[in-house]
Amino acid sequence: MAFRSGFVCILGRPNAGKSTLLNALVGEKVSIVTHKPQTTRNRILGMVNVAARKGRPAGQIVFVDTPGIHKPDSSLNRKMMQEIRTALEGCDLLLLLVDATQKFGAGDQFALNMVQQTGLSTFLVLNKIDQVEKSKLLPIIASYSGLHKFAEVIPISALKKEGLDLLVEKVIRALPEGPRYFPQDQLTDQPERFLVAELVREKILQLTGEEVPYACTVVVEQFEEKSNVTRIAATIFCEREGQKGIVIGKGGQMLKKIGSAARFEIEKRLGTKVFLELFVKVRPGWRDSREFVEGLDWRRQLEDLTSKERE
Ligand SMILES: Nc1nc2c(ncn2[C@@H]2O[C@H](COP(=O)(O)OP(=O)(O)OP(=O)(O)O)[C@@H](O)[C@H]2O)c(=O)[nH]1
Ligand SMILES: [Mg+2]
Repeated sequence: MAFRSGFVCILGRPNAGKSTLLNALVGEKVSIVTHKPQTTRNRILGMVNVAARKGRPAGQIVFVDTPGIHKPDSSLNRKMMQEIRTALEGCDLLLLLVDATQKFGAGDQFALNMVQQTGLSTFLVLNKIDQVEKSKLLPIIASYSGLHKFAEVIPISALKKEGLDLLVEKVIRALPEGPRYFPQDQLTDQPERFLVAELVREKILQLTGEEVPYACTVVVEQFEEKSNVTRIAATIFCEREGQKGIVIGKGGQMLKKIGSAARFEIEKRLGTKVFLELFVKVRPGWRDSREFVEGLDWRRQLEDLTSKERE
């Protein structure tokens, strides 16, 4: 049987569990997860290699995690929606991921409209079924099925890793014949340097409240891998002095907490000891500065770093 491959975009409203699903499929944490909506800001690829089995073709699925679909109100949010549109370009199949604990509402209609505009074959994937009685799934399936013809409807729990084998099986069968796009041992396209920035941001999202985590972004300024230690320096940008005060905390307690929680995860990921230095700066209104927001894109930062190295 011929080798199958393709790009499969995971779309859905904020907090539906897209990044949890990507990590569960890949088997490694490549995308950050929090209980807060609008965690993911850039598209991230996660590769899954599938071996041939009982009539199932072998192949490579490139899943694309995306920011949650929402109505944008700042340059940052517009950039997030742009990331979704870019992810949709050249995509072979869509997974519309829906939080099955929530009733169908206006936000779901907005997401569904976006899916319909692509004209792409789409699976409806109902997530968080560990939290839902089976009878409650039917009305959700009915509201979606009345509005769109989905190629498949698959209930899963990304958290408990239930239904994922069936999902992978259905996806690989739906993909066209094609080449292996990435080496077999490559799990993601996002280099570790940028995952580190994301892990620091994840801790800010988990440890601070209200508007503060949304007003923060993280840029890695130094990333030096020595034989048994990685030296990392990163800057946390926030929008106001008050937010900076909260991120630093009394006597620097909060920043210390963020730093050690992030360091724990980074060490796990890199497999080395990590020396992590964090700085906090105020950049008023950065979320509304198109230029600043564009500069935060890790793909852009990677290009800049590579061209600096060449000079
Ligand atoms: N009970 C349960 N919780 C889940 C499941 N999948 C994800 N979650 C939780 O849902 C929350 C959001 O998960 P994420 O993976 O960050 O969601 P997302 O869709 O990537 O969110 P954004 O990046 O903000 O768009 C986290 O608290 C997850 O632990 C699931 O199958 N069951
Ligand atoms: Mg996410």
